[in-house]
Amino acid sequence: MAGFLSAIRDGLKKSRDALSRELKMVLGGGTLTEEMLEELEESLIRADVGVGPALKMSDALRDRALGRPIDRKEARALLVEVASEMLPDRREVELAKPLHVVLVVGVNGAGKTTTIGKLAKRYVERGLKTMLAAGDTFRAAAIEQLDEWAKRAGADIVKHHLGSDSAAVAFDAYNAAVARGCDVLLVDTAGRLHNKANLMEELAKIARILRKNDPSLPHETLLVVDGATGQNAVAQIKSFNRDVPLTGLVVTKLDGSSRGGAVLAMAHELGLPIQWVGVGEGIDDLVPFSKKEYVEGLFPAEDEA
Ligand SMILES: Nc1nc2c(ncn2[C@@H]2O[C@H](COP(=O)(O)OP(=O)(O)O)[C@@H](O)[C@H]2O)c(=O)[nH]1
Ligand SMILES: [Mg+2]
Repeated sequence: MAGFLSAIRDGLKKSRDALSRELKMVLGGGTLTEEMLEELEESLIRADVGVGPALKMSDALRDRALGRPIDRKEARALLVEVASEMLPDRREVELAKPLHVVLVVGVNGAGKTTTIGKLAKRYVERGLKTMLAAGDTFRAAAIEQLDEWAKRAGADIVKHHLGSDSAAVAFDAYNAAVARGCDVLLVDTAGRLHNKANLMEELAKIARILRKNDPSLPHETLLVVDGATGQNAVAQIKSFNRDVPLTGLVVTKLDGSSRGGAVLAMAHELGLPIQWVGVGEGIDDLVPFSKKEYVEGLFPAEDEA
């Protein structure tokens, strides 16, 4: 797997292209004016970074440079600095002993099951015995799909049949993982039920059942968000976080025609760290988020733009 930046370069392309064009035009090297700042704000918003982050970035430039000449290099450095301050750092998670439990939530199609497969592979490669729980009992294909990933990754799986109680699956998987001496348990969940209230209730119930075993469970609750969702992702994150408190985000599909600039908006809104980024459909296409490389990829240096 190549480096983080080369992996997400395509996913950032749309946002980056929009920005580098505009930065050239707006910050042409002359005296920084209010009009230039307004144009910059608009171009940042068009690049999907979100209104809040866009305003913060233009405010920072205004505070430091309004009324004086600023060259593109200095402006870029300032934007990189402000964007970095807005993005929470990735959290280095120390695995809980004896069993680290991760609950994975998100809307249908976001990439939960795929991400679990990729994570399982990473854990197995580290020599950690890994168990998957087939908690999406709403769709038949979901159980088979997770089963496939378990085989590919070399992980164990606990599954019930279609339509069974997902909290019971999580409960059984937890007990089986403890009994078999597993190090990590990854719990897959449904992304859609009959309605949204049902889904949130089900997810909360899974968390509650796990907590009956051990009040510190789950150790991580990751929300998987499709990187192409753009600004709607922020609403999604807020909505999930209300019912199942999240510890971090996974942004998928940053390999394609995604709106990579939105990553800034997603992380900024609730201060949740982005833990992983999905960059393809293969089992190795998951990389730890790197704030530094992300920000540098979004605001390319002049020679790369
Ligand atoms: N290109 C790309 N496709 C992805 C990525 N992650 C997931 N997918 C695809 O997105 C689709 C939905 O994924 P799935 O894991 O089933 O989503 P779930 O409904 O949240 O479990 C599948 O076709 C995956 O192959 C990614 O990082 N990049
Ligand atoms: Mg799924």
